[in-house]
Amino acid sequence: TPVERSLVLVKPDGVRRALIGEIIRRIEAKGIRVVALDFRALPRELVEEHYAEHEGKPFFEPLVSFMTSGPVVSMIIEGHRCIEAFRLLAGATDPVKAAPGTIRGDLATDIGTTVVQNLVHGSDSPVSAEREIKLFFPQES
Ligand code: DAT
Ligand code: MG
Repeated sequence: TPVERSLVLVKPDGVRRALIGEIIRRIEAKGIRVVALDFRALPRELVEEHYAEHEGKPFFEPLVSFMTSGPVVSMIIEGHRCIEAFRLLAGATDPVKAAPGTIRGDLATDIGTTVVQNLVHGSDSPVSAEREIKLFFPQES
């Protein structure tokens, strides 16, 4: 099976709630490697580009303001089928529907905001992973 790379973000809610270590622990415990890591506030233009597929949706503006509300941890992870593996570790987008045992299912909940604050991002396909890694880590691609 192919060794893949994926882009993972610990979103501002995860940083604010001091869950960086817990989230990385779950990734490493699964046997997935972290091969690049960065901690910074993201420029608005980068977030808009990253989430371009959601432009025009009602949650787009709240999503961009949430993602620029504080620093984010960006990582490249690497492993066999790690794109799908991380999506399963993360759980469903809606933290109420995310299964217990997942990052979102165990650690996130609906807090009544217009945007879902669900702690993490993970690329959803090899094409997305390549695009997102280029955006966040231009020196790595
Ligand atoms: P995912 O992060 O699981 O890949 P996505 O790409 O569909 O989900 O959406 C990106 C983010 O936008 C998601 O993590 C939270 C927010 N979001 C998605 N759908 C939403 C909705 N219907 N209402 C509010 N926020 C939403
Ligand atoms: Mg997505």
